[in-house]
Amino acid sequence: MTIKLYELTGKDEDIMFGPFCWRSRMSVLHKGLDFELVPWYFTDKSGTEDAGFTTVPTINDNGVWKSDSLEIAQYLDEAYPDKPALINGEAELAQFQLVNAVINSNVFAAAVPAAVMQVYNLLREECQTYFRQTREEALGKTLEEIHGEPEEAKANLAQSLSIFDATFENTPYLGGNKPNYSDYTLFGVLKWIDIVSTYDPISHDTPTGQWFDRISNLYDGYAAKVKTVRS
Ligand SMILES: N[C@@H](CCC(=O)N[C@@H](CS)C(=O)NCC(=O)O)C(=O)O
Repeated sequence: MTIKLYELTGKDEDIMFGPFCWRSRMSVLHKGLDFELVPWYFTDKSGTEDAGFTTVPTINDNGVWKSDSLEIAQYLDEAYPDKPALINGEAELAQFQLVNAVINSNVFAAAVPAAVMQVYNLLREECQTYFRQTREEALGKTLEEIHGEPEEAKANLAQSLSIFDATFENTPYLGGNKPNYSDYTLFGVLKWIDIVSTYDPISHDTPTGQWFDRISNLYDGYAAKVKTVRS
């Protein structure tokens, strides 16, 4: 009864780092369900493509296939209603939409310069070619032009999180006293950069940095224990 979770990886299969995949990984942990990570590559999507899916996260829950991180969270809530809810009702879904919009407009914009070359360096050669071509086409710049130097990239990332700093001064989690899907949505982006960075990109002395550490230590410290390029 193990859920298969397809996860983006590179040359080292122990380093799995998709920002959206982390949303789903934390979702499955939140639900307390057994899962197995299946390595997935930009240029070898055979594991999911046969089921009609070309992006990750994708899950196979004993024959039920779901793709897209939000759809996966909603499926898990529907399929496992006796386990803790990820998105508890319409108000939490609306809250998620706001958090996701802030992340898309602020945090990703700051995270991409920090992560782009680091992700590229982790990928297998054929995936590097694909990644360069698709990302340069999408962003209209070369990877080298997008790349931000560590000190500046870290400061910009911290700056992009100021709205969350103000929030975490008043609440331990976006879900209140316990995390919900909005927490995992933000966490996914930050864990992605944390895994791929040759330097520690998180400012741990800020309220958001402290929240990051709180989430990392949940579920027996699952996220804190995974392999990063620095470990
Ligand atoms: N909206 C999707 C986005 C998923 C997504 O873009 N995943 C990336 C990896 S982080 C992907 O699979 N890209 C495939 C490609 O670029 O070919 C979600 O939330 O799951």
